[in-house]
Amino acid sequence: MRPKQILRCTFFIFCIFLYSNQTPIFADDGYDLWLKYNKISDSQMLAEYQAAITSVVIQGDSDTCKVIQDELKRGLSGLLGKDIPFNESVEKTGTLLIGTPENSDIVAELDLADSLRELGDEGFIIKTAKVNSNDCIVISANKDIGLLYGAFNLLRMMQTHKSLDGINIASKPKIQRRVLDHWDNRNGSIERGYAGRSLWKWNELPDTVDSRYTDYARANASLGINGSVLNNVNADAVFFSSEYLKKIAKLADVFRPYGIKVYLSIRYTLPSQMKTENGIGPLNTADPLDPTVQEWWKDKAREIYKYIPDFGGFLVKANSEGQPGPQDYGKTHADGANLLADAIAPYGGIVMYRAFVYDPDVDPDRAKRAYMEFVPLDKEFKPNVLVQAKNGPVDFQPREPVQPLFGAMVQTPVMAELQVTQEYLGWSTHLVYLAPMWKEYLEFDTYAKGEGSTMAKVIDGSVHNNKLTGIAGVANTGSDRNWCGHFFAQANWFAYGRLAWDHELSAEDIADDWIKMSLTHDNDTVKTIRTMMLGSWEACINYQEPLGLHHLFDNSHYGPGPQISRSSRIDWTPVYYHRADEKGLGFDRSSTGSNLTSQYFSPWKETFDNIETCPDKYLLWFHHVPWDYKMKSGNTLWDELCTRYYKGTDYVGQMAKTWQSLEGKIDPDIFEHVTAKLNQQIIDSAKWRDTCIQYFQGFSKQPIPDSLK
Ligand code: GCW
Repeated sequence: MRPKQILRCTFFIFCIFLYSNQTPIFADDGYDLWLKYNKISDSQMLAEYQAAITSVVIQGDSDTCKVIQDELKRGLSGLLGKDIPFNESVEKTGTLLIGTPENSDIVAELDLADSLRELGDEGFIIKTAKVNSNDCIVISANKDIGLLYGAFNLLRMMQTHKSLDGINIASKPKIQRRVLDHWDNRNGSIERGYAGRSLWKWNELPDTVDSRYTDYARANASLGINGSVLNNVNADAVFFSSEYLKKIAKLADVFRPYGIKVYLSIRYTLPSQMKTENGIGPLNTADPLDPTVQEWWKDKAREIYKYIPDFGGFLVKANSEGQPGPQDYGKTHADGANLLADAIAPYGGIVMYRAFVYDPDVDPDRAKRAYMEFVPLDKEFKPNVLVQAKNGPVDFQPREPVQPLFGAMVQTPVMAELQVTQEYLGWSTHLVYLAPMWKEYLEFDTYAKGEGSTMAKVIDGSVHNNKLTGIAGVANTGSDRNWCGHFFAQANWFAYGRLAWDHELSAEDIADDWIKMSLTHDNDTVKTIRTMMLGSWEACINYQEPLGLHHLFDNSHYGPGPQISRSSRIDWTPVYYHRADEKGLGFDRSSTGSNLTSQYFSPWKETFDNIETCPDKYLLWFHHVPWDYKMKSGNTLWDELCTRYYKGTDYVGQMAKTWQSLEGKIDPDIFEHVTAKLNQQIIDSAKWRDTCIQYFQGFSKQPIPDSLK
């Protein structure tokens, strides 16, 4: 080689070397969710963490402790950019010591009893302590699962660059059962699922166990989610065959170390559809008061717990949307729930009995039905039953007032069912951050026991002193590589889990954490994305169903269909809900109409009932309002309606522009992916606006205000 060639060659090799030492801007396919554990980019923070954590001591050897070790190995080596030794004893400053007083003699000596007393089975503390005169950080809890939650909390603090200096945290969940409901069918499809097929591969189980099940469990445990209902509430009987129970047991085995119990949705007529292992059935009835039916369920429960000793319990959709239920046998929902509750009580199982019932033949207002059917039964449910109600009285609309059942049942705990999957909020195509919506519900004061009886406090049991508490989220996960279809839909899974653990967290702080863990630490970019996310829900309401409008959807629940009218099932018809006519718009649910307002406690009862005091956001939910009605803004109803629709679409345009300004600051693949989604959202939101305005204009006979066009 000539010297020039040698020089060129050396330069080339040097360039490769340089390039390979850069933190590469590699493509992120979204699989790792908020658990990426990229090396801390802020050098000062990195140095602080490297000094604070120099080794790990974890003495416990349960499966959960092994999982903690794995997660910390992965997390700390990623974040700190080097391997951290795992030792048997505390030998140096900067040891991260993890243990319960039972599984670690070192922790037992620290005398943490006072701090641990109030923390229950799942809570944890993270604090500094001196061990053998070494400055350490200790994660302790009463049970191993608390240690896992503590470990994830510490990792999250590092992922979000929080200081560990003088760390002193005690945390425990406010709600006991924090569940994800999967509306997954046996054939792999997901009802209202927009992120591919089911995660559960029933044909492969129990022999082949997909590693994705572990990643699912890790993600949930990192948030504190502790239950998973594996199948659709429109339930298939097959899940209760012993063939399927063996498959389900495999999933339960994978989830167990992560503190996640499995639950199943039942079909009410199961006893008349199949035999138990002991050969009881099929029976010619599923009547809850029939002794043979009771025997059948007891035997089925025994069989289930034989395969899955810590099985969580049943979720029940009964006498709803064509599903069978106790009313088919002239019995009540309480009879129906108690049959199941008795069968699984000996094993510690619970029943989550849905209040999603409505029937056009018996009541002119679907929104009233749940309250009417369940409140009178309040005293009749067994102690291991929760009534599970959707947040609003109709059906996961972009905005509804709170379901009046919350607070009205006293003895029976009511758990909230939120929808993480965006059935009515643009599927996995629209960027809609749902935490502000959930916060609006959770912070709603029901006044059930005077001021301060928020929905959150009803759910967490503090208003009525309920012993059993729960919250459910209808999952948005699927087989898509990025789990949720839209990268930003991951934020909704994340937010649901965080709020289920602590409903006092703010939507802002949750967004902040998610952005830092998933996208960037650049302050300005974090702020820009957070602002964009926080307004996205209100924007969706505006371009779809402003001012309390609801259920204007076409049959797919994606696009607009305000004109749709059906004679067969009027309550599946947009015209039933918006009631547009020459005079005005909206459903009169005040005392002059269906009187839904009477189901609320004072002062809401009166506030909602009076058109003058009813908040704008619920106006067309509770009132039929004249087109020329003067709104609080000074606009007429018609002008305000148009203004809102345009405001919604303008926001989407603004989001798209803002996102474009972030090119180069975001992983390029995620940037492209979100750009494409936002472009579609621009098209869809304009379609919503134009379809609805044009349709309602047929009644109002008024022009779109010039200022908007
Ligand atoms: O919102 C409706 C959905 C149905 C769903 C039902 C329910 C699982 O459109 O797909 O069925 O609610 O919650 O039971």
